[in-house]
Order: sequence, then C-alpha cells, then structure tokens
Amino acid sequence: MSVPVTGRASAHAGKSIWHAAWLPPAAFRELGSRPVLVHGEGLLVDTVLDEVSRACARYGGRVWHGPPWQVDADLVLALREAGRVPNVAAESARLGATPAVNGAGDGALGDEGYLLARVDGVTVVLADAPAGLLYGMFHVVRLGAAAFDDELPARRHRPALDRRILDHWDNVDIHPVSGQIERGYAGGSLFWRDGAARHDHARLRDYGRLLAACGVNAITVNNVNVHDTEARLLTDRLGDVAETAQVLRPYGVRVHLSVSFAAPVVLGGLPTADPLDDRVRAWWAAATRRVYQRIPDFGGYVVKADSEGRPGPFAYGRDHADGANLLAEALAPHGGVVRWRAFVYDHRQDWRDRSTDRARAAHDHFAPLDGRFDDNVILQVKFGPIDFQPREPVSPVLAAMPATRLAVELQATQEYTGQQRHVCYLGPWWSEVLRFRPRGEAGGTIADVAAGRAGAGGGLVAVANVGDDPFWTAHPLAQANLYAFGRLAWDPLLVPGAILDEWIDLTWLPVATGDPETVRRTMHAIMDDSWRTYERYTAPLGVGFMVRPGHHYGPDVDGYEYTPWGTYHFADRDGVGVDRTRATGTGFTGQYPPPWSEVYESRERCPDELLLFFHHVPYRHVLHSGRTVIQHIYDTHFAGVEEVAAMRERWRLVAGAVDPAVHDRVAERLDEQFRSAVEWRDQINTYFFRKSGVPDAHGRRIH
Ligand code: GCV
Repeated sequence: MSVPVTGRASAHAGKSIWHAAWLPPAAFRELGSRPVLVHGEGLLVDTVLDEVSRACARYGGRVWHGPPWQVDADLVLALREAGRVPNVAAESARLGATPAVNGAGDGALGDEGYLLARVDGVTVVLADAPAGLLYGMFHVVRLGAAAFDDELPARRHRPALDRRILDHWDNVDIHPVSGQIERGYAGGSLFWRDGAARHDHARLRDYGRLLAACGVNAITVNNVNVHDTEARLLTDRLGDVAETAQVLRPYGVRVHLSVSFAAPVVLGGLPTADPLDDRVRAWWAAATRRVYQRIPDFGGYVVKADSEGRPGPFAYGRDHADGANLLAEALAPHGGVVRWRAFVYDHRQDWRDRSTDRARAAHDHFAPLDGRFDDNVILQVKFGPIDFQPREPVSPVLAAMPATRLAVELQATQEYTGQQRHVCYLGPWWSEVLRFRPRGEAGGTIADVAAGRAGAGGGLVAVANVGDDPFWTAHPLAQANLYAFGRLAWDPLLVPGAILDEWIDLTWLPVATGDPETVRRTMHAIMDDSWRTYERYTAPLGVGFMVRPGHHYGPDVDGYEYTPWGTYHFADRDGVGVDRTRATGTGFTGQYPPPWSEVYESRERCPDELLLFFHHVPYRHVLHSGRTVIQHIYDTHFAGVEEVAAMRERWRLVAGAVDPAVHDRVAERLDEQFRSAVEWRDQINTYFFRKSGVPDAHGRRIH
C-alpha cells in the first residue's frame, strides 16, 4: 500500500499543493491521540497550542489550556514561569522534587532550551521561554511512541549554537543572469516572484514550521548580491520584509536582510558611502531605526562587500573592519548583528601568475583585522578557502581570529554537489567539517569556533536549498540536507546517520509506506555514502572545480583553467595539482597553525583526499592507499558510476512502497545522475589518460 503524503496545503483546493516534507499530519499521531496539557502564555505557546489542538482533532486526543483543568494528561508542556502546573507529576518536576529530573543536570534552560522527562507516567516538557516549549514539542514529535515510554531518560536540551541561520540567495526581480534565485535549483522563491512579494502566507508558515521542527531560528530573505530592487527592501520596500517576519514569527524564525554597502548613495542620495563619513553614519542609523520600528525582533544585516564586484569600503581607502563597524554601530542600540562575509578574493586574477592564490585571500584580508571588529560584528566564513567544493580543507581563517565572532557558512543549495539533480547527502561532509580540530587533537573543533562562548558566537549558516517546487528542494531526498543542517546547528555532535534516521522516521511514515523497514534500508543504502560517491566521479583528490563555467553543472576539466577566477588544477603531461606549500608554492599551508601547517606542507603526510589541493604531484605518485594518483583517478571514477547504477536499482525496488509522485521524481533524478556521472567519468578519465599516457591497470575502456 502506498499513500500520497501532502502538506496541509492539500486543504487549499485550487492552490498549489506541496509535499509535507518532515511534518506530514501522521507525524503527530502519538501526541495527537492523548490528553495534553499546555501551560503558559505567549505567541509561541499559542503555536504549540495550535499544533497540539490540530493533532488532537485529527487523532482523537484532547488538549487543555487554562481552567477547568481536571486532566490526567499523558503529556504536559509547561512554561516554568507560568506558576503551578495543575498536574501532580509536572508540578513536582517544575519544583525540582523529582529525582529523575534533578539527575538530568543543572544549568539554565535559556531562551530556547527545555527539559524533557517522563515522570510517574506523564511525559513532561518544561521550558523557561516559549521557544523552548516549541522545540520541546517538536522533540516529542520526533520521538513518536518513544516519548511515552517509561524508560525515557530525563534530559535538559539546549542548542549548542544560538544562531542557526539559512541565507536565501533569492532575488525580488528575476535577474538576467542569476534568475529568481541565484544558485537555486528548486523552482521559484518562496518570498518573491517577478519583482513583487508573493504573499503566500500558507506556504511561508509551513516553511517556518519545517524550520522550527529542525531547529533553524533565522533566515535572510534576499541574495547577498544585492541588486537595485533588492536594495530597497531596506527602505521603501521594507513592508514586504515585515510581512515575512510576521508570518514566520510564531515559529521563532527571525528575519535578516542582505544590504548593499552602497545604500547611502543608491538609496540615500549621498555623494559617498565612506564608512568614516558622519553623514553616512547618520544615514545608516536612521535607516536601521526605521527597520526596528517595523520589525522589533529583526535579526540584522548580511553584507558581501568588495567581493565579486560588490561595493565596499575599499573604494574609500577603508578596510573591512571600518565597513563592518559602521553597520554594527547602527544596529547595536537595537540588539542586531551585522554578518560580514569573508568571501573576498581577486576574481580578475591573471592565470599566468602562479604566485597569486585565491585560497589565501580571506586569511590575507581578515586575519590582520582580528580584534578590530565591534562586538556585534560576526565574520561569516565559508567553511573552505575556495568555494563550497565537495572536498576542501577547512578555512584557516577559522583558526586565526580568536578575538572575532566567527560564523561558519555551509551551502545546502547544491551548486557544486549535483544541483539537486544528484543525490548528495551532505550531513557527513558537514559533520566532518564541524568536528575538525584546526589546532590538533588538544584544541577545539570548528563547531566550538561557531559556538563561541556559551553558544553566543557567530553560529552556523547555510545557503538555503528550497524553493516553490512541490517537494521544496526539487530532489525529494535533498530535503534531508535542510533537515540535517538544522539538527547539526542545534547539536554539531549528532551523527549524520542518526539524523538521517530521524528524517526518515518523520518523512517516510510507516502509515504511508507498504514496507517501512525496506524503505529505511533503501534510504540509507542510497544516501549514507552519496557525498563520497559524488566526490568519486567528479574532480579528484581535492583539486576541485573542473565544472562547466557559469552554471557549474557537469564536467569541463579545463573550463576554468585559463580564466581570471583563480580556480586552477595545473595538469600537464607529468602531473596535476596546486603547489600551495611554503617551500616551493604559494605558501598557503603557512596560514594553518600546527599540526596542520606541517601535515599539509608534507607530500608524504598530507591526507590523500586533499593531496591535489596542496601539492602538484606526478601521476605515478603513490598515495597512502597504495595506488598511484592516476590509477586512483581511474578506479574512483569507474566505482562512482557503478555506485550510482546501484542506487538506481535500489530505488526501483521500492516502487509501490513510497508515494508514487515522490518515487517518480527521485527516479527521474537518478536517471539524470547516472547520465551525468558517466559523462564525468568519461571526461575525467579520458583527459588524464591523454595527458599522462598511462593506461588503466585493469584495461577498462577509456576514450
Ligand atoms: C551569491 C560563488 C557563487 C556565487 C555566489 C558567491 C558568494 O561564487 O557561484 O553565485 O554569489 O559564491 O558566495 O557570494
């Protein structure tokens, strides 16, 4: 049996219908079939009440909020500050009179935390602020029947990072080059269409709900490349931003705005945007005051400055600290932050000049500025030194600025990882990045850097991968990346396979599939290793790019080789890779602290998967794996295609066990992935065979 699973919007006859993603109604079955008590007041408590009420109406449970109480609840969701809970078990937990709860450790719950416990046959969620209650409720939903199991351990839950943000690269106007969404692969924007706001509140609200359920608490509504119309979101089009903020607010999602550094000139009519000019400072202060008048919980600004042609402080002989502090000063009285992006490099470099290295640029620009940024400046750093490749070392900037709040930027939209036509579950890759220790085993992790002191650091940001496609992410399995981002931002130590299990449980509910265990096994078999599969059939050993210029889909080995973009592989008849050593190359390895400065410098010690990022080596160089570089290239490219063929077969076997619309969409995407993987394999293998003249040890067909 298979049952189509659609979102609440299926009730909106005549309007578009979208997939429920990880919150189909049946995800609330356990909660909705019980007596539930909600205790407390506030906008987000109302959201909890609304969610619980709808679930109970559907599944036969009952909900109490306010007197007359008289209820033997199975579930109590209570704000501690709301006073006595009219339920004995929950009240004793609130008073700290329950041993299990006391054993759950100390510590404040904060604005978003909650305590979850099973006390005398009652499941209790306690929070100190409404957002905590909302997150606690979604935890109960995730647990399903296990939330009502007497073995449920009592635990306090708090997000490791306060800031868990999705940046949308959405344009208001359809941009002639980048379209409605820059690097968007899931249809149109949820916010904007063809120059205007969409006002699709039902869809937006559902989006906020999905975000809250995985822990995301902020979004940016427009592209970091701020064009003319989008610049005006700050001023005369602010109403559209306020409207979005209002729709998302009940789910605890705050709104941020990308702004143009040139706004005082293009919007304010000033002759300059010089950050040290008093007129400019006054203009930003006034504009920001107006933003907070309309949106009191506004999160802050995002700025891409002096990067890929965007305006910035360099035009006035000022540096990035001057620029960022200008906006920080305007935001500070209102509690907002400016996220200033560190993605700054020379995109007009001369490919003949081998000493200039794009990988070095962010560190060269920003590390010397450590300590100069105001407290409410967050420097937002892409996780790798180049640009969201399927394999890069972690950016050395993340280890170089202890006196600056740093945010780590990931890319959920799959610009370089198959553009949501290929299955590529990014959880394992992000987890590897977050667990990396830039100062070696004795030092902290990248997640610690993003968390800062007590979670108040810059946080984790991802470029969003959703659009108005019925499946949100076009490839239904790419929903897992959005979900995994939120969960890893909440707890970077979560294991990607376990996150996938959560997503599978919530999305592919047993009631909607004929054979839940087979569906689960199939999902894992297809997705667990899909990032590594993608890596195998694309650019080898960390060298990166080799994509078609412009749109970045599919192979073109030399596509960027003789361009100004700084992304080269330097393959010749003898070898391939970029020499970034201090001894003979660009010196990039010197931007890392020990031990990585030494590990990466050494051809012998450098991890295989990053060898060509750091070294130019002969084709017959022997890797730690025992294979030569050239044989590794051939083997992994043949293996990658076989793995995609196996994914396709596996998916065929679950036809009939999942929603047919989802099955068709995934099947169609897997066909394209297979075609594309074959193209990658044949172009990469042929290119390196022709360059090197070294035949495949196994005599397989190379063109
Ligand atoms: C929004 C890469 C992408 C651009 C993107 C840029 C950035 O260069 O290809 O589309 O611009 O990164 O992160 O600013």
